[in-house]
Amino acid sequence: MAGASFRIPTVLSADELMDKSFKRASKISKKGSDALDGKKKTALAKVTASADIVTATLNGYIDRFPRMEKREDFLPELVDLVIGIDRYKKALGAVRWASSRIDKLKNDSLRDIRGTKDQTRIESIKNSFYGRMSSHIKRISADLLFLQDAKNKFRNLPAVDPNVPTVVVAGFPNVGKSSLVAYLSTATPQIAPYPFTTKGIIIGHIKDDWRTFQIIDTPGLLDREFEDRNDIEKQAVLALRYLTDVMVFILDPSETCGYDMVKQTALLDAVKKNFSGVPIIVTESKSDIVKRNEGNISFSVESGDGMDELKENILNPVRRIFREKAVESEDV
Ligand SMILES: Nc1nc2c(ncn2[C@@H]2O[C@H](COP(=O)(O)OP(=O)(O)OP(=O)(O)O)[C@@H](O)[C@H]2O)c(=O)[nH]1
Ligand SMILES: [Mg+2]
Repeated sequence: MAGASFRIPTVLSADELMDKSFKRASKISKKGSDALDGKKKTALAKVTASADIVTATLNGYIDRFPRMEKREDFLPELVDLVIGIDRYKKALGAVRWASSRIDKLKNDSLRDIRGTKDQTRIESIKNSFYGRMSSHIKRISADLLFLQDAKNKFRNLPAVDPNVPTVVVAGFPNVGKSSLVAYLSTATPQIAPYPFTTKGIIIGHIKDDWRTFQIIDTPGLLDREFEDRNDIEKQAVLALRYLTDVMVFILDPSETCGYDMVKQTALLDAVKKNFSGVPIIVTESKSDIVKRNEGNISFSVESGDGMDELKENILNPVRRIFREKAVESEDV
């Protein structure tokens, strides 16, 4: 599956960019009314072509890489985590700087070439243009490498739509998260990459009249104690917080998942703390095996028990959030 649907071109290295430019320029030869005129026209055309190919390439990167501001939101948090927004903005700034310097250098060189009648001087202006353009490009060499790497990382960001109301499912391994997502989803859920979990996240779609909502299972992310995580994993979890409109937390009172209720309740408390402000629907799975009466919604994907009630309880807050989002976007 495609990443977060950014269409970014391959980024050339400094050497590749210079090769491309010089190769283009070396093919150019112009005829003139005499030797001097021919030399001048050729030099003007070479400088123009080699500068233009570089600035067009660099400007293409500036246009096609997504604008990214530091914000407490899902995608910026992830981009910051995976790519580093400050470094990213610095790289794009450096590319923009080089492009404008090269454009100015081109215009200065063209003016100087036009203004001389000395054939060796034409040659030396052209050569010094090449030298200075090369050094501008070399100076952003690390930025170009960084952007090429960023391009690959962008491709591996999960293809979830942050504008669609999103239900996130949490709970220990084996409590029945995937079974629930599959049960509620309109088609087979898709697996999308997510930073720092090798398993990826599982995205299902719930159809509700004419609207579609996302339901996401996050293996390896919300199924462990937060204390056990390193900082980067914590940030990956917190990025999810911005995506989560409603959370379904699954307890498995049958304990066939392998975790007792004490452990499961402790994880629920930790999730509540880390997802404060997010409505959390606490549910109990596998009611065909064990059904308690603790005030949580019990359900079983096996027997179908409680499924309608659960679905209503998920859809109600999601519909409300959808209406709020719709109102927000009309305001803009
Ligand atoms: N009896 C019964 N078993 C269930 C029910 N729901 C899930 N299971 C079983 O519980 C096991 C785990 O289900 P999954 O849906 O894979 O659980 P999970 O939470 O996604 O597990 P991880 O992906 O490992 O985190 C499977 O063997 C399911 O068949 C249920 O309602 N009743
Ligand atoms: Mg699963």
